[in-house]
Amino acid sequence: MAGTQRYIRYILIAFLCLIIVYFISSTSDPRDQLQSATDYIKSHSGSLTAHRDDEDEAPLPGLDDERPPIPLETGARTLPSALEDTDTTPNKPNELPPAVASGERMNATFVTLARNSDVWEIAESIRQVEDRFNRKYNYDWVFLNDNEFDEQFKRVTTALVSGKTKYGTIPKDHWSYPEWIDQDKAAKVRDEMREKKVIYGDSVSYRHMCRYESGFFFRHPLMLDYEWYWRVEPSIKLFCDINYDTFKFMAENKKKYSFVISLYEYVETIPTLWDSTKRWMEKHPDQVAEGNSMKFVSDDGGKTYNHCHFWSNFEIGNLNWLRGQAYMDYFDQLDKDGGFFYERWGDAPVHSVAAALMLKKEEIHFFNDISYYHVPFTHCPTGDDFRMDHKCHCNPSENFDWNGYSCTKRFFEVNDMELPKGWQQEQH
Ligand SMILES: Nc1nc2c(ncn2[C@@H]2O[C@H](COP(=O)(O)OP(=O)(O)OP(=O)(O)O)[C@@H](O)[C@H]2O)c(=O)[nH]1
Ligand SMILES: [Mg+2]
Repeated sequence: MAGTQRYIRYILIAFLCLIIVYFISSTSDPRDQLQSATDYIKSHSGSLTAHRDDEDEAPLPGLDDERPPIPLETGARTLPSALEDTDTTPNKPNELPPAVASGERMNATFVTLARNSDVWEIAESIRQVEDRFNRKYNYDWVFLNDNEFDEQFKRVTTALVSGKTKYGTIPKDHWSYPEWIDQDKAAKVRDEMREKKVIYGDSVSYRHMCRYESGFFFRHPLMLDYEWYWRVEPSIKLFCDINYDTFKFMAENKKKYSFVISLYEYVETIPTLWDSTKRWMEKHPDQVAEGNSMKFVSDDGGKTYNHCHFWSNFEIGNLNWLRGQAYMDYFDQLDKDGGFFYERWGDAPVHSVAAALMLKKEEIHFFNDISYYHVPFTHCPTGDDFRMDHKCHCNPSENFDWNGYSCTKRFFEVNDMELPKGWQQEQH
C-alpha cells in the first residue's frame, strides 16, 4: 500500500515538472506582444478612419507610418512623436511641479477648529490642500477642539497631512460665557433670532465658535510656536495648483492678512458691532493705522459700517499681529460689550474690521490665484490662460468675485488695483 502511494507521488511530481517546463518555454518576449498589438491597430486602421468625416480615407495620424514599437524602458511619460501630434488622448506630457519644493520653510502651520464628527469633511479639505499645495511644502497642521479628539480623528488626519499634526483641547474658559454676560438675556436673543430665522441665530455652540475664532485660537499653546497660519475648514475645495510658498510670499511682501472671497454680512447678526468698534477707536486712536482700508468697510468716513468683510473660513495671516496689543484691545472691547452672545457677531466681520483699521492697506492681500470653494461661494480666478496654466478645474461662470454681493471690486478700487482682464465677461 505504502509502495503504491510513493509510486503515485513520483508520477505527480514528474507531471508538475513537465507543466513548469512547458510554461517557461511557451512564454514569449513581451516586446513581441507589443509589436503584434501595433500590427493589430494598423490592420484595423481602416475601420477606425471610417468614422472620421473630415478626412476621407485618411489614416489616423501616426498609424500609417512605419515606426518602431514603443521601447519598454521609456514607460508612459515619453510618447512616440506620432502620438504627440494628435489632439486625442493621451495628452502631451504636462509637467507636474516637483514632489517637494526646495528651499527654506517659514514658521507656519495650517489650523483647523473641528469636532470629531467633522472628520470626513475635514479629510476632504486636507486632501485638497495637500494635493494642490502642501505635498510640496509639508507644513504642520494644528487641530483644535472644545472636546478631546478621538483616535479615529487623529489617525485619519495624521495619515493625510504631509507635515506634523498636533491636536489641542481648548481650555474651558475660552469656550464658555464670560462672567459679565447675562445668560437670560442671551437666551432671549436666541429665541428671537430663531423666530426671525437668522442663520445659526439660535445656536449657542456657533457663538462660542465665533468668539473663539475671534479672540483665542492664536493664543492656544500649540499656536504659540508659529508666526503664520492658514485656516482651513471642513468641506472646502481648492481648484488650482499653488506652486509657490504662500507663507513666504506673505513675509516677503510684508502682508499680514489675506482673503479670497469678500461679501456683505447679514445685518441682523451685527447691529452694534460698529458702535463697539468706534468705542475702541476713541479709546485707542493710536492703534488705528495711517493709510488703512477704512474705505473698504465704511462709505461715510467711519460713521457707519457698510457690512463688507473678508470671508474668514479661508485666511492666511500673521499670528503676531493677532497677538499684538492693538488686536487684543479691540477684541477685549468687543468681548466686554457682549455682542458675541447678545447678537451673533461672526469672526469674519471682526477680523475684517480689525484688519481694515489697524493694518496699512498694502498689508492685506487678495490671493486671486488661490481658487477656493466653501459652500455656497466659489472664487475661480479670472482669465482663461491663468486657469489653464495652473490646472484649475473650477467653472468660471461660478466665480463670485464680480457678483453684486461681493466686495472684491471695492477692494480693488480702495487699493487702486487694476481689475483683471476679462472681469466684465465673467460678471454674473
Ligand atoms: N470643536 C468645535 N468646532 C466647531 C464647532 N462649531 C463649529 N466648529 C468648527 O468651526 C468652524 C466654523 O464652523 P462652520 O460650521 O463651518 O461655520 P460656517 O462656515 O459659518 O457655516 P457652514 O456654512 O456650516 O460651513 C469649522 O471649522 C467647524 O468645524 C463646535 O461646536 N466645536
Ligand atoms: Mg464652514
